[in-house]
Amino acid sequence: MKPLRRSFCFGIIVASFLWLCVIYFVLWDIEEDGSTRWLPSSRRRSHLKPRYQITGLPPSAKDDLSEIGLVRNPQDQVKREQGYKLYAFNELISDRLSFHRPIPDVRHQLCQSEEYPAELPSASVVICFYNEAWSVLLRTVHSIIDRTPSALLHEIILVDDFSDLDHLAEQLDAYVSEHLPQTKLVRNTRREGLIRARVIGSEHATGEVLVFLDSHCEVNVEWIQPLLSHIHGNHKRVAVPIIDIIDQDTFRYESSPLVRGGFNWGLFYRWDQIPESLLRKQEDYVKPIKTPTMAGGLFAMNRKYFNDLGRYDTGMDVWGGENLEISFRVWQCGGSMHILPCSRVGHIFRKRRPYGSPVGVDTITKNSLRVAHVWMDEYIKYFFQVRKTADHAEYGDVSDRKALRNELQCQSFKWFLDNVYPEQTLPSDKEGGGLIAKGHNLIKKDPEVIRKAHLKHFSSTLCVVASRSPYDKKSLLELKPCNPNNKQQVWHETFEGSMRLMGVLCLDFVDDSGGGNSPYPMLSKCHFSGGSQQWSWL
Ligand code: UD2
Ligand code: MN
Repeated sequence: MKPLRRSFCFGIIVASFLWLCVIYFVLWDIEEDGSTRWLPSSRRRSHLKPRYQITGLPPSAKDDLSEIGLVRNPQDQVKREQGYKLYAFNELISDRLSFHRPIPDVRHQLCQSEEYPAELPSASVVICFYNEAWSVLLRTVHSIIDRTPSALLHEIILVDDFSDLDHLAEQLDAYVSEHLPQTKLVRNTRREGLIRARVIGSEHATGEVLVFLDSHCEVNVEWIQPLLSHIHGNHKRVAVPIIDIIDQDTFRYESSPLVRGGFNWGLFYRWDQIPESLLRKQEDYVKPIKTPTMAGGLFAMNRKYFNDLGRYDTGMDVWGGENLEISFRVWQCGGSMHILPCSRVGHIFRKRRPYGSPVGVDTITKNSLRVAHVWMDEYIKYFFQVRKTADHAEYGDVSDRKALRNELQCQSFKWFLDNVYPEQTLPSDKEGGGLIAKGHNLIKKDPEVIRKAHLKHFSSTLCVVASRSPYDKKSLLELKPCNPNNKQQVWHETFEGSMRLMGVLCLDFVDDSGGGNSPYPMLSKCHFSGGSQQWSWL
């Protein structure tokens, strides 16, 4: 071959190779934008996996948030301990993460092709906080600004519920006016509790829709569109996102299972499985899902409707019960409540509430009593059957709320159970309620624990115990001879439906269907969000 022709051929080969590369990478880009055609399946799959991209870290550490949390010196140690004490989460890690960190898009694939009306009402996002960590509070606000189309974000209203931490004083005013132009900061002049604080926030709002969020959240991609679209055109609908989990220790963003809101007769919120009839086709996983109640912290509601329906019961203090109250009220008085599975917001679920109450300890009982007296009619007897100690507790005057119920001509509680929550069963001997009614094993000091007992196999002398140690996350379970004196065999059954060995780690359902195996039980850190850790008696 002549040298000229040889270099010509070589040129053609190089050019073709370059073309192939161009085509390949162009297609790769198309795939990132949504199309999955033409690509090798291994690449397709890797794109569907949630990924963390944390700026400033070596690539090997990108997927390992625990690297970020390393304690490198005594100051780190102090920060970490202080963080857990003040906020009940790992503030050290939070401080090291960007306010703008990416989080994985954990939505069902079909959500990516959902379309939303061009014209939607705009929202006032109301966030109440009491002694919140700086980086966590601001990441909440920045995530909203970063991931909400500006046309849909009327304003953000931060309500400081009389915090007494230094960083939430002038420093926060300065940050808001410098970096958060669409944000208003409202300061309560005394501690009101989250229920009255939300009402105060709503009074400052002027957007068409109110969206309430806790002060330790991160909103995900297209979070607000499904909520606003659902409310648009029918203002009596209340819209709730799926609440994903931001791990309190690692800050990893984890997808929550699709579950909905219920309650038990002690008036504790619980997560319920969604009835199979509502989840037949793939499309059902992205449609609005009717929910009898909501967890309480995150939801959207037309502002006028919120006011007309009686806002909240402002006789309730600090924390608890308001979520069931507003859920019953919405349903019984002509509205509806749905989970919008394409809307996802991460929330830090904590093991304990890190703050006290200015009006005595147990606001949950008082608040629950107000709910029961106003909304439950004759079914209140089941509440007292389960919460015997609530019988003599003070709950204040509820005549205003009863008058409201009359004025709005609301349905009975029986109507609610029959039409909205037919899956709910009445307390029986097999349920916590029945067990408490019999009077044994009621732990009065800890209202969340129904009983503490060994979990004994009915017809043998064997008990369910941890195969390694009850303190060991990932310990499997096994059967050993029951020993009544061995505390390590004692399970705590809680109102929220978890089973905690020694009250420490939770019995978890591990779904290994991806690995081709059957599900199995294991001990895990309690995540307090039902789902895989919620058990019931058959
Ligand atoms: C859940 C709800 C919460 C509320 C509560 C029942 C979710 C994700 N969270 O508890 O919103 O409905 O159930 O009442 O569904 N706060 C104040 N003043 C106070 C106490 C708290 O402003 O006196 C703030 C607090 O900073 C936080 C919000 O209220 O932003 C909710 O409190 P929480 O996070 O301790 O409640 P949580 O998530 O355990
Ligand atoms: Mn919260």
